[in-house]
Amino acid sequence: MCMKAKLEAIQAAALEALQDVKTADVLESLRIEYFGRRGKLTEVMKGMGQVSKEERPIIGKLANEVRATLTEAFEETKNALESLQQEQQLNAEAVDITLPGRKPAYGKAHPVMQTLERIDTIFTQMGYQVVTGPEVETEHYNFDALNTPSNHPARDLHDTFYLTDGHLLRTHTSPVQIRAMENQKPPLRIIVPGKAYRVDYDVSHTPMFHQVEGLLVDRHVTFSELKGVLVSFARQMFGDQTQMRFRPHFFPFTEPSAEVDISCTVCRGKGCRTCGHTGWIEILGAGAVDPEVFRAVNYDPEEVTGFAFGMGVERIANLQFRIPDIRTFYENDLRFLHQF
Ligand code: 2NL
Repeated sequence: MCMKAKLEAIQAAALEALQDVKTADVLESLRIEYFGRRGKLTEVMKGMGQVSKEERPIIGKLANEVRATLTEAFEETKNALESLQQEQQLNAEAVDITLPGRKPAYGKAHPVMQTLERIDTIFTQMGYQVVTGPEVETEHYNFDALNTPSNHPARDLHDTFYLTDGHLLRTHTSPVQIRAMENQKPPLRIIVPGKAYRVDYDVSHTPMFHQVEGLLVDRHVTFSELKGVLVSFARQMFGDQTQMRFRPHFFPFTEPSAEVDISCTVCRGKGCRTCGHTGWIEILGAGAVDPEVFRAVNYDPEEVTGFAFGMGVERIANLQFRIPDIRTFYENDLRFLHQF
């Protein structure tokens, strides 16, 4: 075959082969097939020496044209492949903006905290100041100043978590009220929410629990004001129809003292399983502040009187949410916690 025919055949074959190229790999092997060191076009160029002097300029020109045409055709195919690939990638990565969004996982207050915040709100609206204090206490603030004798069972190793150097985990939030009385002159009207600790673990007790205690000190404060405040609290917390009863009791820090029940929130007093068929549920303890407590903080019991009360927040949350086992509050199972 003459040189001219060879060049034309190479060009035609290369252009046809380029039509079917679908990938960069195939394009590259085709490029080597024609432009490589032993490529078809390269071999023809090497044979240029054999062409006669007269024909050389014509064949040389043709060869250059073929090379330019094929170079351009390869370049075009390469560009086409690249934009095709880019388009495919964009399609694959396309975002369907009509799909519904993913809901973020909202957190919310723990049920015990929800109850505690409600209790706080009811008392703040009655003019009480919220006060907090340390969870690690001394025997003085946790027991002595609260008129709790050194042989009292609450001081037992079995009931109190003792730390080193005469420190302990407070067994109630009362020591914060002692500190408040030391720092402030009467009149005083405070509530103290917070964690307390006792060695105890069953369906109705966890070693860490929450308390809200209240304390009011002024001239001429009587037990009837205590009753008024607690009835108002109970009706806001459990409903207008709530009845309340006071049973005589004993606490070292109040005299007289009472345990306070409300009419059962489930059966409204008729008697059911929740109230043990009594119609009543105990929700707090209360009393008139013992003069010994006032003496411990240098308040004059001849001048001021006061009342105090304390309640377990888990117990109230229990009634609010009807949970059979309060330990579930502290197992951190989100399936449980998200229900409230
Ligand atoms: C209960 C009973 C009570 C108090 C707490 C108190 C504090 C001071 C002085 C006098 Cl500084 N009293 N606190 C009084 C009566 C009862 O708690 O059953 N809590 C869960």
